[in-house]
Amino acid sequence: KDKQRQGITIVGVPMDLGADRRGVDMGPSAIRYASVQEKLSMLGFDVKDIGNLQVPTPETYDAGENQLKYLSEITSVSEELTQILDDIVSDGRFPLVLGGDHSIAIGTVAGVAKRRQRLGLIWFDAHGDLNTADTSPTGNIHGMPLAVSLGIGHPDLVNIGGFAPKVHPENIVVIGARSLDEGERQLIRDKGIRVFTMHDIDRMGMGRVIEESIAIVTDGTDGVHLSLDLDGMDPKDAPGVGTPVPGGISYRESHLAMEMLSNAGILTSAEFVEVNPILDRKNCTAEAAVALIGSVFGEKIL
Ligand code: 4U7
Ligand code: MN
Ligand code: MN
Ligand code: MN
Repeated sequence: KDKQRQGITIVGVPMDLGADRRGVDMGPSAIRYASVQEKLSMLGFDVKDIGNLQVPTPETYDAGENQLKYLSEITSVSEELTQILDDIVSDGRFPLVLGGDHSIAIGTVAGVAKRRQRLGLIWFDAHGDLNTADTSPTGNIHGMPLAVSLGIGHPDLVNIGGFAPKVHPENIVVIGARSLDEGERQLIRDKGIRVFTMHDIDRMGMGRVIEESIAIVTDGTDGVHLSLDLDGMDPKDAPGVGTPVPGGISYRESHLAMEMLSNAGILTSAEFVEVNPILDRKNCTAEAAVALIGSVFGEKIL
């Protein structure tokens, strides 16, 4: 198909304000070092890398309010990212965002939702990222972006891009969850969000999980965003993440998921976040990210 001629625009967001452990700001470099651009060019795409957004360094700023650390800095980066993503979408290109901690999803989702009637959202993660200032055990904003996208949280974050909410609970799936806080469980129940936990993946198999996920995120939507936190994978295969949780999605299961999404041809944007090179082994987590990106864009075994 003419998917082969589609344009992909890569943007890096070296954000390290939303999490507690330093180093995730080097994620975009590590993923580039693992040859993401070469991979996509080889697959036949017209790839443009527009570089990194400028993000303040934690050491230079006061974290501010304990329950929403670096709120004002994260808010301004998110506004800027929203604008950039909106421009990429308007150009008819596929945005591929490289993180950075997961707080960047606030801006990514805002940007890709802006011109859509209804966005489907796949949240691949060990965590729910459904905390608010009231429920967060840490005050780290990378634990809040899914709640924010649903319109729940601090108004500065919720209203980024000048509209809210960005997504509706019935068009969201969370895949790989195995570490949820009590407030997050409550929100999942209240909103009826479909969460495929590791228990569900074990029982159903990843194949069925993705079939059901596709049905949910395409029902009445005009675009689907993939937000992939590398900590969704098992730490044995992806050790370079700030908040590893044992018992995760295997290397092959994660690839099967990407291959099925690629075959379905439903994705309109994607982001790969939380790669922390300081905690990694020989860049293998960034390499896993690039392998997953390859599968998302149609790389086949045979
Ligand atoms: B990530 C946590 F308490 N839930 O809110 C929190 F366990 O983007 C972790 O998924 C959040 O990596 C992890 O701080 C955020 C914690
Ligand atoms: Mn996570
Ligand atoms: Mn996350
Ligand atoms: Mn994390």
